[in-house]
Amino acid sequence: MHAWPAPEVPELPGHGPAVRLHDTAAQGLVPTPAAAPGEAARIYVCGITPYDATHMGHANTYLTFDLIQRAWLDAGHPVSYVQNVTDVDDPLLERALATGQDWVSLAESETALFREDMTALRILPPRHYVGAVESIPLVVDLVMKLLARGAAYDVDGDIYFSVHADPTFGSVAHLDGPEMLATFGERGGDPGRPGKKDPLDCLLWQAEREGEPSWEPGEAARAAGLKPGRPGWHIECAAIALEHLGMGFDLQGGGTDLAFPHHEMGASEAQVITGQRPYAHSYVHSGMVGLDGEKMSKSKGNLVLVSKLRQAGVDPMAVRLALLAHHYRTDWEWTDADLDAAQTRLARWRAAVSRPDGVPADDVLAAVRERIADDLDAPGALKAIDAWVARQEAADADASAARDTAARNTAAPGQISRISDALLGVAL
Ligand code: 5CA
Ligand code: ZN
Repeated sequence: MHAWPAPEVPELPGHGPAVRLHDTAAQGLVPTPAAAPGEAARIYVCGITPYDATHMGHANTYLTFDLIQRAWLDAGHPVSYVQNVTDVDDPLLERALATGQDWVSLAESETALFREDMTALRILPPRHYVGAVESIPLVVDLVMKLLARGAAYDVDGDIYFSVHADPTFGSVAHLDGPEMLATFGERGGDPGRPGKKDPLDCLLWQAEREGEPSWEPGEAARAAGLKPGRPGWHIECAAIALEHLGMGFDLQGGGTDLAFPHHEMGASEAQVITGQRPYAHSYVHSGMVGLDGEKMSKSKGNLVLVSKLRQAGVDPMAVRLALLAHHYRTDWEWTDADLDAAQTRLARWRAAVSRPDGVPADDVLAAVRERIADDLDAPGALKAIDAWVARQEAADADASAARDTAARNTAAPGQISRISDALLGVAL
């Protein structure tokens, strides 16, 4: 499917440093990308399940990976970016059933709204934006490979992945046994289903259920034991990542709620299929945004929607600044005060860069680059620009300094605008 239009990313002088990020699998900071200088960096970010509109949690997660790509581009890496759309899955079908909508048109309309929100927020689009439905032949192929390797089996017509087939299973999220079981049950898994070899084994292919969509897997797959049905969740992302990026890509991204089981299972499935590892060189997870003490989620309905704020006339650059004020790894709660503070900051920045000249800005680029390269310290990067804005305001307020043209620099406002745009995605 098509993605959304790419915003311009201004070129900055020189290159930024290598970016260090917290890798969930390594349990510490690692240099990224693994690709050599000048080579393309390959990134897969899990996309939405399109049954409701983009909320601040989604926006925050996609912004995290947008910042990483901006930093990689600045460090001299072209970026190959893939994102999926889970356009068939339980929550989508359940919502369509509950509201009496057609599931295909629900997915299409929510994906269209997501594209609009991403465009407004100036999030870099993926090069390949790929739906689960259009990837069904890829999934069928992988399920057959797992069956052929003895790493998959049938439970009453459904096909499961055997987690024991990957000796390194567990090395992405590092949960202990009881944590894995509890988390698997909470996040779409079925640990209690009778007939499974291990409670953690996950669904690869679900045979047709009454009233639900299903796809014919083809003759060879039929012979291998697949009935008409639909893909399981984890294999969807593994299939799309392997097709468009291949093994050993640089970064698998998503919110912390995807580390287990989703990224753990996807990595194990791909590693068993290819006999290679790693699936991804790093696994980076963005914290959860909440509202009123709970994780913001479509299923709970406690949502602050990007599209609602846009309709109310809120500048998307203020939304972006509100999100950037929190470090990507923290869990935090959205409040109206976040937006108020961001609107004030945006107004001050815009006023400061709208002057014909400004106080020198030569140190700001290095400061912003250094903060971003240090595990994406966006709040620190904002402070580096704030400091220039404060100097500019002080100089403007001081009549003698304002007359001191030697201390003024006609390039400075433009420099700050380009830094803000290229590295933070905030167009002033
Ligand atoms: N389609 C799957 C991934 S393959 C999925 O998780 N879809 S989603 O629509 O539920 O979430 C899309 C992305 O937003 C995921 O990376 C998820 O971790 C992130 N996300 C969801 N809720 C929040 C939240 N409250 N705060 C931060 N990120 C969130
Ligand atoms: Zn995914």
